[in-house]
Amino acid sequence: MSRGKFITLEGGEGVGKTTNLVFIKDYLEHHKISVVVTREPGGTALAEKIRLLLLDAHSETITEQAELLLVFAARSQHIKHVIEPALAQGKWVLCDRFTDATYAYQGGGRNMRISTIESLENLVQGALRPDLTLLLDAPVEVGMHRAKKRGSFDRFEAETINFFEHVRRAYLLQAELYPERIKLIRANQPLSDVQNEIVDAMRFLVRNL
Ligand code: Z5A
Repeated sequence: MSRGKFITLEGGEGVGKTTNLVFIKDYLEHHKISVVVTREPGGTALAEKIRLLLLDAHSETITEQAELLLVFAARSQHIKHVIEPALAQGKWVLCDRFTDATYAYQGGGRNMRISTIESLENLVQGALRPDLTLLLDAPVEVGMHRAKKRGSFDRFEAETINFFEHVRRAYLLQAELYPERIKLIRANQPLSDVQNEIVDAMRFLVRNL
């Protein structure tokens, strides 16, 4: 049995990752592909507990180092218990955020050293990297406006517009560094146009089945 493909969805808050996850799952299943949908931080019982710690807006101040280590602790559990077993069984894994989010939020947003993130990435992931990353990109105000409709803010959503500008810039830098893997999707358009771009970006993976 051939190994499954690993697809990640990235972008700032409110750009439409969760909305399009469902669309992508349906698209892949239409092509008879068995899909596991998951998310980060999270995806296992322990990793979901870590997610709650990370998002809790009322916790004691979390240091930048603690935040980075919690993100990778959750990722380690997720890879071992969900991602690797699914890929080994030939399933495709569709993940709402992965390590590009760490480069964007902890690297760009928190200004942590990229070399530190790279070391943890190599330690926790070994050779595992996504086969395809769809980076949904929109001006920060657009995403914030969409996300605001939800009401209460978690610890990240309470950050400033300046923080999210740095996050966006770091994501775009990742896309420049890895143009083969990361496909930029213009998320500031009607949903049907966003989804046409997503299908175009995924076509080569599906065609090569
Ligand atoms: N984090 C981190 O710091 N480091 C890491 O390594 C990882 C994560 C992995 C949790 O992420 C936080 O973890 C995240 C970074 C941090 N914090 N932030 N911010 P999350 O993915 O759970 O949180 P999120 O980014 O806030 O997700 P979100 O706000 O749910 O955004 P979304 O999933 O991209 O958007 P959506 O829910 O699909 O859409 C938002 C609204 O827009 C909704 O009403 C849609 O109907 C609407 N929408 C979507 N697309 C369109 C279009 N095209 N037109 C009009 N309206 C649209």
